Amino acid sequence: MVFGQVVIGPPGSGKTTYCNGMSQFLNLIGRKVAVINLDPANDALPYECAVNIEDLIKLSDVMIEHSLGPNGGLVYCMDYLEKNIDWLQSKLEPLLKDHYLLFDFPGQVELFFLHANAKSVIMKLIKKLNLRLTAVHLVDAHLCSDPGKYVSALLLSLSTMLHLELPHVNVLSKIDLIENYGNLAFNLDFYTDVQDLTYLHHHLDQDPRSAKYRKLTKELCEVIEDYGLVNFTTLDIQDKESVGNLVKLIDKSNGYIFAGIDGNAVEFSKIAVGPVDWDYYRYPFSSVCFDIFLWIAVYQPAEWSF
Ligand SMILES: Nc1nc2c(ncn2[C@@H]2O[C@H](COP(=O)(O)OP(=O)(O)OP(=O)(O)O)[C@@H](O)[C@H]2O)c(=O)[nH]1
Ligand SMILES: [Mg+2]
Repeated sequence: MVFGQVVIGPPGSGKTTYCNGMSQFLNLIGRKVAVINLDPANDALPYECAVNIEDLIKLSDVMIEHSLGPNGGLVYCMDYLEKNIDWLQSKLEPLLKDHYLLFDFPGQVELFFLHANAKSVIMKLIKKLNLRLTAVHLVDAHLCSDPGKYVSALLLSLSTMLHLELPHVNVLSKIDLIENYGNLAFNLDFYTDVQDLTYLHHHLDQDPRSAKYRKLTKELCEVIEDYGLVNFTTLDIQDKESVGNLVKLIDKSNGYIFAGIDGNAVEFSKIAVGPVDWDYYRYPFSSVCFDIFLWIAVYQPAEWSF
């Protein structure tokens, strides 16, 4: 069985940065990770990718050849990928023996709650390659600072969950920046737990732009509450404890914790709370490895190894 994550979310929500940080964290806890870039608009990749959709199709070529804008071009690229799923399958097959897979997808949200192509790519891979994947849906935490934007983030998360039909974890990304947007109207728990959205109505009424849509917003909030599916976890990709907590959640959702394949790996909670100077941004992977070995050599008992 092969486990992994489908990383999705609106433009700029932090998907590529997440794949970079997450792959380094998973490497540190002993998992062999392959990052698969399926975003043909990703020009400067911060990670070394095992498979790159750009080897199959380039967004810039599609836009010129078919006179499409970036949105239409991305839909075309996903259709093309779906038609050429055998290409992707053949690239993934050599990785299946011992890799954990991270799929970095484009930030065009309608691909994941409306169009069938991206879902079809994922479902075909799951079936053909016997994958166990969790959708990790990143939403920028700054959306909590505006009730109207928060409701749209809830709707987007719900629609994506219902459309993709995968084990799903919603994440408020860049939580380290939340204080920069001023005081939130409620405690952070209100936004992560999605308990009683009637509290939002009062705040929506104060904004003349949203007062106009009061009834619509109320009905939408009721839909979200009736489903009772959406909640969020928070993430600061530079904080190892934050990443570690998310890994635990994802491992439960895709069944990794039940697979019993990680017996010899480093128990990640030790890394998550240990004094490792882990920073995905400053360190290339090799020097992080060196730091870890150094840390193990200095702090860990002799019988503990990975
Ligand atoms: N402070 C902070 N910045 C972050 C975090 N995650 C991502 N960023 C920044 O957010 C910006 C966008 O990140 P990307 O990883 O390119 O976002 P993306 O979702 O891949 O963007 P698209 O592929 O264009 O949809 C970059 O400047 C990142 O450095 C985080 O946890 N904290
Ligand atoms: Mg990206």
